[in-house]
Amino acid sequence: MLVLVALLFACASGALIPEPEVQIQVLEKPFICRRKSKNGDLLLVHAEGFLEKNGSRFHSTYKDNNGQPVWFTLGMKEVIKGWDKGLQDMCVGEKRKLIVPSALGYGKEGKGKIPPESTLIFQIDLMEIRNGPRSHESFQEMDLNDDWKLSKEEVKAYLKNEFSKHGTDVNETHHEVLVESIFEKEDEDSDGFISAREFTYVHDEL
Ligand SMILES: *[C@@H]1O[C@H](CO)[C@@H](O)[C@H](O)[C@H]1NC(C)=O
Ligand SMILES: *[C@@H]1O[C@H](CO)[C@@H](O)[C@H](O)[C@H]1NC(C)=O
Ligand SMILES: [Ca+2]
Ligand SMILES: [Ca+2]
Repeated sequence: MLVLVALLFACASGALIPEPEVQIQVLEKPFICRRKSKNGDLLLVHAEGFLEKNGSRFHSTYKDNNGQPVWFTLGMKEVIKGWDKGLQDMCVGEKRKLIVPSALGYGKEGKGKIPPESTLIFQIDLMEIRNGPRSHESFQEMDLNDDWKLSKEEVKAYLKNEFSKHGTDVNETHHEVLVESIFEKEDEDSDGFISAREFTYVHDEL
């Protein structure tokens, strides 16, 4: 009975907010898949984008980006929603075709070569997956005293380490500013710590 009620409720709320969907076609899947993409992972992809209406290509990492694939963090709104939704549970070496409705693409505005209200077609080739800054693994790495929350000192130590790894000079003032702005955004209950939940929770605006 409870299940039924929950189901009805889900249907009712679903009916109120018709959510546009990405159509996913798996074109190629590797035989061995050690890890599947999830929110917070860093993905390296080659991508080509086409307008559905006339098939013209508006973007290609094979051509536009000196032939280099691009990195982005999955599920963090660094890319269009169509990618955040359409590139989940994907293996390295997998190729997908995504059909992205305009609402999950560039919407009413369009962008550059993309006219308003365009349905987009992408062909995506996943080259590599790495732990993103938001993964469970990186939380544990940052949480030096294992109390399941991140203090400002812990976040600062992490940033320092990351910056020096990339060969950037460590600037104390800059780090203070950075840490404050991170806590302003992430420490939702303002207790001075970023909890595991605050860290990994993905805000999903409707
Ligand atoms: C396809 O449509 C776009 C946008 O309207 C336009 O810029 C482009 O020239 C068209 N390409 C072809 C091959 O018709
Ligand atoms: C350090 O960072 C602060 C804040 O971002 C900046 O105003 C300052 O110029 C930086 N100092 C150096 C030596 O780069
Ligand atoms: Ca801690
Ligand atoms: Ca908090």
